[in-house]
Amino acid sequence: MTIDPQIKEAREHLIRARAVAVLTGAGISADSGVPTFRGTDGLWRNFRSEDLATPEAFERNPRLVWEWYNWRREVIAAKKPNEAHYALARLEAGKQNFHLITQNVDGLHRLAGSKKLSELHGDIWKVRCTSCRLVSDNRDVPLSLLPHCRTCGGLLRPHIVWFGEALDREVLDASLSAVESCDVLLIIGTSGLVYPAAMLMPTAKAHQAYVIEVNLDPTPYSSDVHLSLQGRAKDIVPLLL
Ligand code: BV8
Ligand code: ZN
Repeated sequence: MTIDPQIKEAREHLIRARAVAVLTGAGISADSGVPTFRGTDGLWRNFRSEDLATPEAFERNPRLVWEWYNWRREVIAAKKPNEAHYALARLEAGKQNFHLITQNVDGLHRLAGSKKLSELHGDIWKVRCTSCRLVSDNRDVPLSLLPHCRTCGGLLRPHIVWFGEALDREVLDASLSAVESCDVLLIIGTSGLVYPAAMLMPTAKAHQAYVIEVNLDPTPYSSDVHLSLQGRAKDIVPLLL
């Protein structure tokens, strides 16, 4: 099978790279059947994620927000990592200096064996008490609604960063230092619309990293990256590594 010259170019940069950073978005999990945020399949009862993934929505109607997350947990619980997730876990094993930054909350990178991983927007399989702030694992599918803290009885919320909420400082700092020191930044399956995650690409470029994008469609990044590979993550990513 002829290896597309772009893919050959990307492979050469990745092989030569001493330090590699990867940024993923919902597109890498789309190949596992997880609905993306902004694709048509991402809607639920005609709500947009921006309407439900906010502290105000949870304040106003915690049951509705928990019903949405229950639906997503049910969908995700049945999904498996795909060849793109596994290829990244292999790349991590093969590189001295590697860091995977994901905007996804589905836990599929961890399931595929990725260890050097920053989950910018939290983890759908963790809950946090709104009173005592205790964070715990919770894999109940479905979750009994409304869930309360076993320690203090407070209302539990998803341990996820909502719109208008600050990202965890340490997670963001680790991600920034990874893109500031990498030789190659590989961006897979993100529309590049959500901040501050969207700042990671320009930051990498400002630090002379070689930036490669893998996406089904053109994105706001496409004209700024060094190499934009158009296609499905599960088909392209394994060819790069
Ligand atoms: C903050 C958790 C401040 C929820 C998420 C105006 C301008 C700039 C910024 C803002 C603004 N107005 C508001 C903001 C800030 C806001 C923001 O960026 N809004 C956007 C919508 C404009 N950001 C925030 O609020 C952040 N916080 O700024 O706080 C602050 C500071 C200090 C103190 C207090 C407050 C918090 C952002 C985090 C929000 N939470 N997720 C949940 O998951 O339930 S973000 C949500 O979007 C998901 O995490 C998702 O991962 C993320 C990004 O989406 P993508 O991953 O890119 O997915 P998407 O569907 O968009 O695209 C999929 C892509 O894959 C597409 O390109 C598609 O072509 C491609 N694709 C599809 N299939 C495939 C594929 N590619 C390859 N192969 C395939 N098979
Ligand atoms: Zn509590």
